[in-house]
Amino acid sequence: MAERKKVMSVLFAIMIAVIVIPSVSMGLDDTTPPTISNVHWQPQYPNDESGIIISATVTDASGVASVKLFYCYQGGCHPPLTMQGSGSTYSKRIGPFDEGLLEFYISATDTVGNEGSTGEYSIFIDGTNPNVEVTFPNGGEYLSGETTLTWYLNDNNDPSPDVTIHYSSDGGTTWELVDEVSGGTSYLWNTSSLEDGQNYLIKITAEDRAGNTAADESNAPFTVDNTPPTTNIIFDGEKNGEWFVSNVTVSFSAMDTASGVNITRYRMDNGTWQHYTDPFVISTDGEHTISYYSIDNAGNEENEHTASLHINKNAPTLVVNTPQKGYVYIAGRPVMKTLLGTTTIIVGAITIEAAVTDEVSGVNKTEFYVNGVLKHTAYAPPYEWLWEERALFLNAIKVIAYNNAGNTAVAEVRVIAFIL
Ligand SMILES: [Ca+2]
Ligand SMILES: [Ca+2]
Ligand SMILES: [Ca+2]
Ligand SMILES: [Ca+2]
Repeated sequence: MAERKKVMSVLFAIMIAVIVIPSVSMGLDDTTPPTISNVHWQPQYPNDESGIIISATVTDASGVASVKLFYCYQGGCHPPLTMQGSGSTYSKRIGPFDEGLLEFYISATDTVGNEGSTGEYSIFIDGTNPNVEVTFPNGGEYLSGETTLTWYLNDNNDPSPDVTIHYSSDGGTTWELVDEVSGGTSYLWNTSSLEDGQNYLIKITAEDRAGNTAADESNAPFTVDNTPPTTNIIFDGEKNGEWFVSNVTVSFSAMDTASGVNITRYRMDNGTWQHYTDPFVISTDGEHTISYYSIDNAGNEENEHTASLHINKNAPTLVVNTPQKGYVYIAGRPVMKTLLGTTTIIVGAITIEAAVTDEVSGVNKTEFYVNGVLKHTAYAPPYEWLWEERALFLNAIKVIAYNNAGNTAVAEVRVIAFIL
């Protein structure tokens, strides 16, 4: 029994050895170097003032013994540095470096002496500011509404630096943000809500991804103008009420506050539009309409205005039909010619009749005089007056017709009268 027990324990020991020993020898067989993953650095795009923290995740089945950083800067290599671990994360801060190329790799050793390393990484350290220059508006321009700002921009390492656009309305004393854009060399800027002014500047600030910045402003102020000009028309001539009774000289006076007047345009009586340069004369009787407007140097166009004027330089047409020269009138009717046909004789009351017309302004009134004394005024046709008051021998009958412009026509008839 004791013998059997001994055999059993030997068998048991062999079983243990068969089961356990291989597993111990497997542990001693770790030939796998540590796994190095998640290699990165901060900042991602360093500049010449940044320290650089390089880090990686390092793991191993039998434990990580050491992690080392190997780097070369501009071809010159540094002795390896030990990276400090925190859990499975190992990191090391290096730099700052001047602009140039930094190359590195990470090597790790496990507790049984397996060593592995990463491939090579390279980082460009950018110590150069972007190159930026405003090209429009760059001084002296007149802007209104929407306008395209342009600038030149490049960088040694960033294909698309960030751009911040500012404007100043006071020559650079204060600045207002327009917008921030990523890259690009133009921007559609709406000036409509800005105050008119002649002291505007644009500033473009560029920042590369390494944080290097540069800025440029318009070289000289430009003008923002969203207000059209104001044009006045001036008629110069002799006037009687609403009517001109002479030639009229027309001129324009246009004002613009910000960019100044570029042109004034006009047309007369719906004719063709003309560019106004010098005063011009209207000499034709009648009503004339003149349309006009101005455009400023920023392209703002004034609404069209229309003015009208009336010219009547001529007297009305006046013909005295009764009495006719050289007739004898009895009770208002012509009965015969006088002997020589020069004298007019009137016996008894007579209606003095005048025909008055005025094509341009119309007839205003007609006055009847005897020997210089006003006897009657007729304001509408027929233009006549019954002369029945006592009169003897030579009398001067005078008719004065007025048109609405105040021009007059005068007719005088000398008669020998016998009105009792
Ligand atoms: Ca290992
Ligand atoms: Ca740069
Ligand atoms: Ca500039
Ligand atoms: Ca203007």
